[in-house]
Amino acid sequence: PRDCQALFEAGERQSGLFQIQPPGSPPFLVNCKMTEDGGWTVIQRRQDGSVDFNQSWEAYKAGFGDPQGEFWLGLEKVHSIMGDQGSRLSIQLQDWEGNAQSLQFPVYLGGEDTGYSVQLTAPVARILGVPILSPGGLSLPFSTWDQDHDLHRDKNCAKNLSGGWWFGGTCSHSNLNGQYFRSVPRQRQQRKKGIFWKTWRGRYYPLQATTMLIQPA
Ligand code: MYR
Repeated sequence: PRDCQALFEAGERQSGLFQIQPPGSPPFLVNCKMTEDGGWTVIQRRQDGSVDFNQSWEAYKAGFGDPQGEFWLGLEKVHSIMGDQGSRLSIQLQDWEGNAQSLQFPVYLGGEDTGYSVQLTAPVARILGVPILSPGGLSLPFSTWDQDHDLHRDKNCAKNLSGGWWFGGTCSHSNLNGQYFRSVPRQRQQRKKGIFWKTWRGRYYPLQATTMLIQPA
């Protein structure tokens, strides 16, 4: 099967670890979440701070962490699953008071030659509260501390914050790969490094849990 949706279509209804093989890629294991609307491939999970997400470009490319716990599947694998057709991305966020928020929108992810740029259409960018500069939408490469592709000339968002992410011109929209905090750090420099989604709980609210999942569009 090329992804979790293909497993779902073949009759699989149980969530768990499965081996998949997207076209042109070697086989690898993924977490599938089977739901009423099909099979989703889990590409990121945070829940307890047990894994260090402040990793290099190579690590974000290849993936890291514990498939049973916190992990990052890896940009190359995500790119091979998405192919050129694009995907639906689902982002699930939880705070420390039992509230959850779920976002779903279409995305395209370029290959390493584009710095694994994520492409958002203008309407999607508007919904996400991303300041867009062109009516054609937004193309934003991935950044890590050792490969700075953010739109800041003289700043390195990944280094000033923590972890790898699609940082734009502000470093302040979101970062689901930030440092895991159980409460708001007192120090400003530390506070910036947390896991956040500004338009939900704000810039300095450290989220309790996050999951990112993809499904063919
Ligand atoms: C800014 O800081 O100026 C804007 C940043 C926009 C970030 C949008 C993040 C979307 C993340 C989803 C990408 C997932 C692709 C698999």
